[in-house]
Formats: sequence, structure tokens, C-alpha cells
Amino acid sequence: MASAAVSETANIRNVVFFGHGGSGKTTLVDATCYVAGMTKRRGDVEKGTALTDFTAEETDHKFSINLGVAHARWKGAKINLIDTPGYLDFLGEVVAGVRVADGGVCVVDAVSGVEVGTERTWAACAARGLPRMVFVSMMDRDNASFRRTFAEIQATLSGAAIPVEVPIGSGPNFKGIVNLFSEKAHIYKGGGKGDYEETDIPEDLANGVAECREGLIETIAAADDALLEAYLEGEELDRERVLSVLAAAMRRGEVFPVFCGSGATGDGVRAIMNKLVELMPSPADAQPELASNGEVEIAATEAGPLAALVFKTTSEPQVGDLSFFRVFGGRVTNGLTLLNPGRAASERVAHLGIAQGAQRMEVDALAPGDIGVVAKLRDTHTGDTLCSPAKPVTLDGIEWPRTDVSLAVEAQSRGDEDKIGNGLAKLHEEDPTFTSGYDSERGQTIIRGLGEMHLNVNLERLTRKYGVRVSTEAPRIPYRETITKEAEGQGRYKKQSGGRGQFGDCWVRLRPLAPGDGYGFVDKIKGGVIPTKFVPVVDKGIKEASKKGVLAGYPLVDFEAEVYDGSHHSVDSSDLAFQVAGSIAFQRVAAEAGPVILEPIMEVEVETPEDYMGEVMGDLNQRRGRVLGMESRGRRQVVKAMVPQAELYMYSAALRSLTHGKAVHTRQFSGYERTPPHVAQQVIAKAKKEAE
Ligand SMILES: Nc1nc2c(ncn2[C@@H]2O[C@H](COP(=O)(O)OP(=O)(O)O)[C@@H](O)[C@H]2O)c(=O)[nH]1
Ligand SMILES: [Mg+2]
Repeated sequence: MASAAVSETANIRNVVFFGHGGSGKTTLVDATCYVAGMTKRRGDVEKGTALTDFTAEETDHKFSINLGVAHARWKGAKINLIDTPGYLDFLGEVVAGVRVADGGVCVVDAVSGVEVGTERTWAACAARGLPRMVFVSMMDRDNASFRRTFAEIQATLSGAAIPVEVPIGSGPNFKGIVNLFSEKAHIYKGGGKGDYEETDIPEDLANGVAECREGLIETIAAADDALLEAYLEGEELDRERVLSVLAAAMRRGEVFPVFCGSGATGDGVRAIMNKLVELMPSPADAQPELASNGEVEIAATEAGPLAALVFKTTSEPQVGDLSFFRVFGGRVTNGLTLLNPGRAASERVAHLGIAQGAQRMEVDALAPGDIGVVAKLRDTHTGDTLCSPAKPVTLDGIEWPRTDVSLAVEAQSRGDEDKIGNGLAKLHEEDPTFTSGYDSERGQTIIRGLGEMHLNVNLERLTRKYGVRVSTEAPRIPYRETITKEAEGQGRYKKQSGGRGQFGDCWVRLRPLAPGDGYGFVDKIKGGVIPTKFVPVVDKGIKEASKKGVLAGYPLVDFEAEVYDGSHHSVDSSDLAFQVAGSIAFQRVAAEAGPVILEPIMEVEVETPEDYMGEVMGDLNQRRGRVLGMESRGRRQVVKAMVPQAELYMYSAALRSLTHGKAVHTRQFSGYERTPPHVAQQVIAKAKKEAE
């Protein structure tokens, strides 16, 4: 590893790049490092050479899967660049990146505009109150439109978005921009480094530019009384003063400056880099960090107290385990021993480094607020805090998104089960949004994540890193049974053999309860026909027996059992005999009580562009979905529907191909409903076959 200089807190900017998949984030981050002279050549996502898309899985798939860390030294600052994936299957990576950033750049493609991934990742950033800028990328592409894209940004992301530059031309004629602060034009020279010549504003743009500048200055002035007064008095406003008011307003979430350019050509990259340094807070100016349930304030100073958050763990072949972390307080030096308070583990910091994509440069120390990487921690995982053993503190972890897609997996070769179990557990430590476990009701190992692509990527990792293969199948559906009418009957157990016999006899009435009410028992025995001590045993017998329903062996739920008559034998009656009698009564009576199969129903929300509404609705229909309602969200429609879980297998993949990746869905368990007869017949037939 090469070595690098230590950067001090006031000069650090931690910036997360986020937005819809394919909007140009990775290309922009790569361009930033190239323009700053950090890298010798331009990387290309398509060729697998982009700085932050270097893992085998990313070069295979040709899009970001992991968050990637790089840095650019620019105008005396060290900008830590956190590139995140745009596909919502990997939203966990975005959330992790946002957790350790002090500001964000939302990348929006000037051709496709604001898409669902833009809005979701914007919301993740907004949830933490990060100051944000917007970069309208792909200005060099045919059909690029800054005006249209800006209108969408205002309508869907925030009405407080405001251009700080306006493009000169677009598509193949994208020549430059007008900087609304300096009121100068930047005419690009080409060559990939974003070099430009500063000129006067072209005549034909003068009117439009004046209007935009006025809008910008008015917006900024409105954020500060003194500045507003000076503006209204017609004073010449000092540039530094305007920028500092803008930076403060951004921190309060009142203004979101909008830039434009092309990551592919590097044009426009210098302007946004300048503003990242000028407008984004350093860790010292960022929102205060509270640790240990809000009890300890962590300052981005030497005195700290020392606290660092691990936000990403990777384990690449040949490299081993790497932990990426942000220092929130204190200084981390090479050789230091830290405490992981959550796991009571002591960890030594060896080969402390900073990352440039796949490369690492060794550093002696990381200043408060900086982002670094350390190899081979023993027992520290994503989301953990590292602190000084002398002053243990725990930072707030990362609020991972809810996972709702699952698959069942099975070892392809026997004997691999343990390796698979260990591998899946390791993958969870790297990526907490990926979980797994054995489900005893289903009799399957279930993996869970944010979408099928997320699950498949983790299974690819399992094979690549742990050398085991699994096959996948649909998770078994946890059907239930219930009864639909009242019925009654007898359960009698009598056995006579050699010495003492067995005798139990009960009369039981079963009646349906409301969905979700579970099981109830009523004792209506009179005159001690069943001795008091045996009544709870009858209850137990019924309850145990109901774990296997009478149609297909699924638990039978939502019913009440009333025992109202019976008989006993002074010698032969026993707990066992009455339990068996209860069980027999249940099986007989339940079969008479109109048993039906219930299936789990999910409440599904699909967000899709209007153009695909027809396809989405048709498909939901085929999946036996019941549409509850629709509403519009920007240019998109949100459809709410109840869909049986059995029909949602591989739904996110189906939705992706149906809508070219433009629609997404979420789902949530809603409750159980009766299956239609043809489905019930299939379930029963399948259970019969499996029993044989
Ligand atoms: N013409 C042009 N192509 C771009 C630009 N930015 C990215 N691309 C291309 O668009 C595709 C997606 O870019 P990428 O950086 O991977 O997007 P991400 O998913 O947001 O990281 C790649 O093929 C890039 O080469 C741009 O500003 N102009
Ligand atoms: Mg990317």
C-alpha cells in the first residue's frame, strides 16, 4: 500500500452520492477523482474499470451493488466520496452510506428524469436531515433536458430545489454552463478533465440568466434577515456572505442547489466539486452525534470521546476482511487498541488506511470525522461501534430497511449443510439486510432480503466465497385451516388389555371464532360426569390435535371448543385416556364443521409509471390480487392490492421485466383469508401426495 497524508477535520467533506440506478453516480465519482488528479485514467462502468465498481459481482453485473469509497483532494479539502447503488434491492447500502455522510449529492439523469429510486433514496437522505445538492447528469446525451428535469425535481423531490447554474445547449450541443454566482459562462474545452474557458454570458441567454440569478439570490436572501435587508436596499451582495448564508440554509434543509453536467465527459464536474468544498459542512460543522442512547455527545474533535462506526464490511478473495468506518470523535491511530462494546471484543488497528475504490493507502492516523478502512478485525461487523476502552460509548447503529422477500434454499450436495449455514451467517455479518434461518414449520432454510436480485447476489457470493452451491425454491406457504359452522360429537377412547385399561369419553362442540381470535375452551361439564381434574386434559388433547388440521394437516385456528358431556371409569380413566379422547373428538367434529383452507394475504404496494399501469394491473389480476385503490405520486401511480402470498413468488423479478425496472413494490403481511375452492383442492391434493 502507498501511504497518504493525514487530513484535518475542518478540511474533510463526507458526501454520499445517491439516486436511481443508472443515473450516473459511479461515473460522476470516477470523474471527480480523475478531474482532481487522484487517478491517472478514466474508469468506465461498462468496461468494469470504474473506481467504485470493482468487485467481481459489480464488474459482472455492470452496476453498483456495494457502496464504494473513494476520495478527491480539491481546493485544500479531502472530499470523501461514498458511491451507492441505485437499485432498491441494495437500499441497505444507501442507508449505510447516508448514516456516515454529512451531505449528499442526488444524481438525476437529464434524459429519464426523476425515477422511483431517486425518490426513495432522497427520502432516506431526508430522514437524516442531510444537506443535499442535485447533479443533473447526462447533459451530453440526446434528449437531455435540464428544464424538464428541473421541473420534475421541484415537483417530486423538493420545491426548495434551485438551479445555481444553467446549461448552455444540451445533448451533442452541450457546450457549457453559466455560473449564476459569478455571472460568467464556462465554455468546456473537452479532454475529459472538465477544463473550461471563462467568458461573458452569451447574448441570447442573458435574459433567462438574469431571471434565474434573481430567483437564486432572492431565495438565498430570504434565508437570512440581514442579507434580505441588504438585498432590498439594492446593495451589492458579497459572494462569501451569500455562500455562507446558502450553506446555513442547506443545513436547515431549506435550499437544495442544482447543478448540471456530464460524468462521462467530466464537464461540469469542477463546478460541483468547488461547491462541495464551499457549501457542505465539515464534520466539525455537521449535526452533533449523540451516542449511548443520547446520553453522550460525540464531538468531531480530539477529545471526542473516541467513537467510530463500521458501516461496511467486505471479504474479498486475496484481500481478506476489510471494515470501512467513520470516526465520529477522537483520533484513530495505527496500532491503537479499540473496544467493540457491543461484543465486548478488543480490536487492534493494524494497517490503517483510506480507500480509493479497490486501492488502499496507508495512513498513520485518521482525524476526527474522517473515513477509513482497517483490515482483519476479529469480531466486529457492519453497524458496530469501536471506541476507547477507557470510555466505552455506543453510537446509534444503522436503521436497515425492512426485508420482505424470501426464498428457500437447499444444499446441492449432501454434507454441505454446515458450510452453507456458516456461509449464510457470514454474509449476514457483511450485509445485515440479508438474513437466513431454518423455519421448522416449513421444514426449509429460508433466506430473506430486499428483493430477488439481492438474494441472488448473496447466493453468488456464497458460491464464490465459501465454495458451496445451493438450489432455490419457493418457500412453502404457511396455510391454515379453520371451521365455518358449529358441529358436535363424541370422542371416546377405550382400551382393555390384561390388567388396567384406559377409558376416556367426552362430547365436544366446536364453533368458529372471528379471524385472529385463535383458540378458546369452555367447560360446560355438569355433575362431574368428567371429573374436574380431567377437563383440562381434554382441552389439551383438542389443542394439540388442532396443530394438524383435518384437510391438509395445517394448523386449524380460530375456533372455540366446548366440552359439555362425557363419562368416566373409576379405575381405567387417566390423563392419557382423556387427552386421546379430546383429540379424537376434535378430529371427528372438525371434519363435520365445514373445514376450509386459509392462506396468508399480503398487502402489496406497487409504484409504477403511468405507462405501465395496464401491465401491472393485468398481472395483479392474474395473481388473484384484489385492488384496494390507486393514487398518483408525481408521474407515477401507486396501486394498493391484497395478494395471496402464494402468488408473489418471484414477483419483484416479474415486475422488473414487466416494467423495464421502472416499478417497485413493497409488501406486508395482512392476515389470512379463505382460499377459493380450486386452490384449496390443490393444497389438499399436494398435502396428500406429500403424506404418501
Ligand atoms: N453520456 C453519458 N453517459 C453517462 C453519464 N454518466 C453515466 N453515463 C453512462 O451511463 C451508464 C450508467 O452510469 P453509472 O455511473 O453506472 O450509473 P449509476 O448506476 O448511477 O452508478 C454507464 O454506461 C455510464 O457510462 C453522462 O453524464 N453522460
Ligand atoms: Mg453505480
